[in-house]
Amino acid sequence: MREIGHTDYNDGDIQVLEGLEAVRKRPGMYIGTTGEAGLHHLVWEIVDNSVDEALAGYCDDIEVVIEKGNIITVKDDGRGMPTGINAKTGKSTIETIFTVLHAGGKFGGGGYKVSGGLHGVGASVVNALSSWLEVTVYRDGHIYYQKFENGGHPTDELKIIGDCDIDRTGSTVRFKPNPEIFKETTIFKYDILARRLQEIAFLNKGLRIVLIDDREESKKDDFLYQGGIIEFVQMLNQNKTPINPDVIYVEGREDNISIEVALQYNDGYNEAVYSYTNNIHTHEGGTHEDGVKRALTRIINNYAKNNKILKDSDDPLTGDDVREGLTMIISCKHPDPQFEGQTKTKLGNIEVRKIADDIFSNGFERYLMENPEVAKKIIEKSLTASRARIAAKKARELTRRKGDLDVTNFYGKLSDCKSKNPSECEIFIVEGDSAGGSAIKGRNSMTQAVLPLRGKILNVEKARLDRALGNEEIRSIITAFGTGIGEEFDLSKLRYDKIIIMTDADVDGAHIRVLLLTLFYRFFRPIVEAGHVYAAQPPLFCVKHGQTIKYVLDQAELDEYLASLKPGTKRDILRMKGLGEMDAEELNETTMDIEKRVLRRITVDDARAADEVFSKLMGDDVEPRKKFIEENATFVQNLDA
Ligand code: 28F
Repeated sequence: MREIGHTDYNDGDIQVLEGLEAVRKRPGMYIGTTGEAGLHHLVWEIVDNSVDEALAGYCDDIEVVIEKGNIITVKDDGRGMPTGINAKTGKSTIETIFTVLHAGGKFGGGGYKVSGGLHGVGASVVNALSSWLEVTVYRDGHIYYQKFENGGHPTDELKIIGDCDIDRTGSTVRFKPNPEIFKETTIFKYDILARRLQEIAFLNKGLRIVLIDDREESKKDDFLYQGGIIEFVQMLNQNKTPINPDVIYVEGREDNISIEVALQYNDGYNEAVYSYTNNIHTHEGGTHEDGVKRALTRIINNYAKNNKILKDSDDPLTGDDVREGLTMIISCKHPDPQFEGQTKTKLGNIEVRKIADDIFSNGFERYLMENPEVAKKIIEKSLTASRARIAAKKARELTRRKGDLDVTNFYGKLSDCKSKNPSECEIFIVEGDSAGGSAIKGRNSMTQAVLPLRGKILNVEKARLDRALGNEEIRSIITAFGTGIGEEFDLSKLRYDKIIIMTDADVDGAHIRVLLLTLFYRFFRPIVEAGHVYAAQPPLFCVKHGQTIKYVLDQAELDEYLASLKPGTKRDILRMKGLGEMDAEELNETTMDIEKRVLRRITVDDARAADEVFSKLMGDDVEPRKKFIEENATFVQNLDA
């Protein structure tokens, strides 16, 4: 029996300790951040190992419990981690899985495989970043147990602590994230866990994943989808009007690589294509997505020509035309995926492009032949999209000829800045003439442009580009940006480094902000993804005491400021309602001056989530909007604020 915390370190022990120490020193290298996303990443590491056991065909049920104190338990009914002892190191396999860092790589440089495809590779990172972690394995009629403390040190060897049915097998991992490392928060968000666990269940048909919250108000979800990604597409289209009743499903395997595609068109204009590799959302796309998209465009053009729907003299249908209103999930399972791109979420394996193209084109072509009425509807929709695109092109050319889209002919709308160096310039899109006037007066005219919006801009969530181009305000925005729009969009032509939405701090202001964000997200997404879009934060309160006038951003800052005043200082506190209440100097002082202002950067780190928000908030269907606002009341309050 070795005393706890043995002293005889051999070189294997040293390597183990150095490995886990490295993780504790630079957690960001292994889990991205130590903020909320990094905290939840610990759960994904453990869950991925259970999902790998399901991918291997041995696990049907996974249970995730958030216990009081934000302790996580993950259980699976797989084979149970091996309980052998490694002859060389004298350590149990389990101790090795939870204390030795494994090669691979997702976040940042160097070697660390984060997810999917390899058993147990993320477990040691979770152990290193936990105050304690315990493993229980059911296997061979025994219950095995080992506990680790203070970032991964075993408190004892693996021990048999009881017996169980001979046919009961599985692994359970229970851990408490270390608050010394997760200083920002150690509170798990039910919705973050639920969204991702549901996504994993969609991507692995027949795998049941249960999420239980045992903290204050207990909650539970039970995700099981025999239809897999077919049900994923049905869920994504649930508040839309499909134009083909059934989800089209194609699957195939080649060289140990599996490709699954599910698609359904709706009567909207937005494209919602999400691709995955080994359950990882490949936000940046890759060869699987390229192959399927290339096949979709080719098959639809061929079918349209062969059935005389598209005359040879017609322009061929573009990728954008055939993907208008398309909801599609692409899931690739690959034994050795190469992830590339800015955030390592782009599949790079070149052999997959042709495999995905072959598998999808065969299946989709066959579907169109067997379902001519669906084929007709899909092609008609693509044709309409193509005609609208061509009309938009003409509208653009027409307005350009009339000089509408040309900046130099701009009077009374855009007050441009003097500098022509985009990297130092910024444009304030301001609601209303009075605020616009103050902004123009208060700005730094060298680097700050102002575009006052006269009216409410069109809600483009349900509009094609040709209709958006018909809106005066939208045309002035397109011109001011300089990037063009649609197929001629060119991010390198953006005339400003920062696009700052400056609206009142009330619900009307919030509505205009969300209309602008819908326009940017739907028609200028690369600008949003590149992080050029910001929301100005005009002060919510004004505190007057004596001769002092102090503007404060929000409730928190107000409380802090009031606490700093001498007790008994006489002051009424004003709740600011509109930008128009401030004169040019105040507006500049509080909201525009680079040295003093606070901006909120608008980013899209999850396109699927953003699509959901815009479609629920801005789509036609009122019901989901009401439900969404009720469910996200806090969000709405912030919106109101
Ligand atoms: C709650 C978290 O981690 N489940 C796991 C298994 C099963 C096997 C395994 C895991 C060392 C490196 C091979 C069992 N029998 N749930 C989990 N279930 N790891 S992690 O093997 C890890 C070995 O790779 C397993 C036969 N083969 C594999």
